[in-house]
Amino acid sequence: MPNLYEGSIRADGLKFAIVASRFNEFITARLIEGAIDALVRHGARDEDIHLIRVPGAFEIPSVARWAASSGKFHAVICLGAVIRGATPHFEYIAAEVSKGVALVAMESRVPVVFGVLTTDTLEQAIERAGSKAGNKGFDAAMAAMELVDLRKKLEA
Ligand code: INI
Repeated sequence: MPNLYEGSIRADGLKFAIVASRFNEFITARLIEGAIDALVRHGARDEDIHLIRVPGAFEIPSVARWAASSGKFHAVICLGAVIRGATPHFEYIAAEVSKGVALVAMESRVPVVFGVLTTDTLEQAIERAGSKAGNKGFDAAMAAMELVDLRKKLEA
């Protein structure tokens, strides 16, 4: 039987930072609700969940980096919504936030997860923010909890 390493999903005693953008607040508010719901359902206490707001998705990576390197949190959950408009602006913001969060995650000792929607339409974003395609904030928080436990097991 091979040795299997897999994280369990639990949050009791853990501290989380949620870095969430205000741009497209209608969507990001739902992603935040989903993430908090996942954490609390798995045992996190309200006072151990720290919500950090930034103006737009472009600002998420740098602030996630501050949070990850602060030593105060077991994981950082990045939430945002980039919705395609009539200009190429979308492409730049979507590319920067995805590349930026990936870079922060690679450099960080604690898990940094990506719950940033990049969609063509507002309807697609709504579908992924608590309606028919689930809630990507909830999913990101689940990934964060799993990775915290996986890291603990790998380092034990
Ligand atoms: N920020 C978003 O979070 N989503 C978007 O869809 C978006 N668009 O399309 O412009 C957006 N722009 C703002 C950007 O993230 C920065 O806050 C701004 O450029 C200041 O640096």
